[in-house]
Amino acid sequence: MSTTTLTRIAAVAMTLLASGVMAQQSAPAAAAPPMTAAELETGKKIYFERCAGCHGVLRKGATGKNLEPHWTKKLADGSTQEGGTLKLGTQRLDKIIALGTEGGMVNYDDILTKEEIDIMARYIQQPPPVPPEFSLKDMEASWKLLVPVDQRPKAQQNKINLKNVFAVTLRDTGELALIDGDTKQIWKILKTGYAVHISRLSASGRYVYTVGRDGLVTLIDMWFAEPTTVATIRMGSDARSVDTSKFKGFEDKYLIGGTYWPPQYSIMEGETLKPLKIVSTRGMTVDGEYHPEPRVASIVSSQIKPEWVVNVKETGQILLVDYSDIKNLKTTTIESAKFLHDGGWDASKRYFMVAANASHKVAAVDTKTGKLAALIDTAKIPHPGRGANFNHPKYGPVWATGHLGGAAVSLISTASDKPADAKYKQYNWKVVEELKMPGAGNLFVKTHPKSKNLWADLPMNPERENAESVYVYSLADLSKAPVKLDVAKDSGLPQTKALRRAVHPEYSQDGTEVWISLWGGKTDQSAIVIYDDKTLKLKKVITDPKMITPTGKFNVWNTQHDIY
Ligand code: DHE
Repeated sequence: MSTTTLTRIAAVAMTLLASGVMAQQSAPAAAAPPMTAAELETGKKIYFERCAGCHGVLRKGATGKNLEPHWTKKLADGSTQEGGTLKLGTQRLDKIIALGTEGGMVNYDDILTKEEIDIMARYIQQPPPVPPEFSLKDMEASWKLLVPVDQRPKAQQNKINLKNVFAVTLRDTGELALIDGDTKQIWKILKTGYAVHISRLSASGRYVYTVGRDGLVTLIDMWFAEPTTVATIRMGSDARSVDTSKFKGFEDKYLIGGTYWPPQYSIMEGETLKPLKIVSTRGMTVDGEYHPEPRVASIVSSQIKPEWVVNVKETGQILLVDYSDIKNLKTTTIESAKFLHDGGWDASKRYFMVAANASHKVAAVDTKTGKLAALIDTAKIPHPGRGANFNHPKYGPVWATGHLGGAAVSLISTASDKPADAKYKQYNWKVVEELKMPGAGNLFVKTHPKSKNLWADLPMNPERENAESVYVYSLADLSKAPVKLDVAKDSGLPQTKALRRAVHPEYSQDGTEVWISLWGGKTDQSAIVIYDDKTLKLKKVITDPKMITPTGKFNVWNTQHDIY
């Protein structure tokens, strides 16, 4: 049977499973295939590093499919079919892991060895181990205040233009590179958490907060002569998001961090990371079912209220957490759709737009009224990053999102209080246009208020020519095909066997340059390739043996002020 047929069958089985068309078990399940203690440990490690993000720690599925043993294992009589449900077994799982699926799972045959793939095929037939909980006491025990506030500089001790510094994730070394955006020199590389994920800025623009997938938060003070880590804390064992308190009067006061495991969010002091409170997100989904692992996906800080928007992946509930009195925490719970992932503000910063990726929808939350403004149907698997805001010549203010599963960038009309925009009201909360992309696999789109371009990457596309390039649309004429920029070629680096993904366009503070990461393997030479936004000409390539696996880049000013 061909792999394509196989993956189609698997996809059908997943759909049946997801839709609840699951026959009663007719034969007992087979015992899980044997594994040595060492293999189990390897499986556990690889699962955490490579699989848990999409499939969940308990393997209940989210962006990725459910991987619980009730369907990963064959039946005891060796059969692989039960009613409408496929029972996979080691051989099939081996193939799926090695070759990927049409449902969006990447192929692991160039990431894992044959032995590791075999271990994983057997590992996911074992019952999922449940990791320990993480309490306030655990947070306190992990907390390191390396430089107390009164021992920090009272004024900036360096001459760097902090507003144009880029905080760059060096994913596989667990480091953060701070790059001076004016000189393009690496200012400093600092140790952070494992497979570090995102960085956010304090309201003041002085502190960088970086979160690792291992739940480690690192607080870096850029006022020292050299950037210095002043505090660290662990929030749990698996995390993706942090943000600060940005509302007037609360600047730099609090930090909130969301964890995938345990499913909870925690509130810390902004300048020291002292842990203050943990709130569990376990509870009911929008379908009224209990979920034991509702992970915290994106979090943003409102600038119009003392509130954070906390998006809970598995429940599809959006929480507005009022931090004006954290002892008596008030939370508004807004029903939307599953599974919530990433998102950003509209141009007015009143509406938060978040992808409910498995529902192929975007939820627009009105943070002024504390209500859902709309649930908008989009192309398959929206993945906006923070999205991109601009004025469409025909439809007025729009927010753009790309898609992991569809070859399009969707433009959604957003509401505006400006009298001049009243004529666009009829379009609000509709996809008014879909810009054609050369394939699926987009992760991030970006523009800037001073730019006339919209940039879109395609790193998850299987074709080298797409994954290694970015596409630039002219906002003046969206009917024109996007200009393709071959980032890998422009980097001047020799071609590597495995793909190097061109990922995450990020603007300089003044909106004149766009920085793209060329994300190679751990032993490949990677680069950041910088283009002039107006001419689309190559401006500079930053490459250094120490700059390993660069992915996300966070320009201080644009991140601090949510400019995108
Ligand atoms: Fe991310 C943002 C989760 C894989 C690069 N990523 C986010 C956010 C979440 C998330 C919840 C929103 C944070 C916020 O705004 O508060 N990411 C996940 C996953 O669960 C997933 C799919 C799998 C995993 O195991 O982690 C995943 N992400 C990746 C990558 O493989 C990427 C491409 C490379 C990397 O560095 O790991 C990646 N994610 C990013 C980036 C952002 C992000 C660059 C921030 C975008 C921005 O512009 O703000």
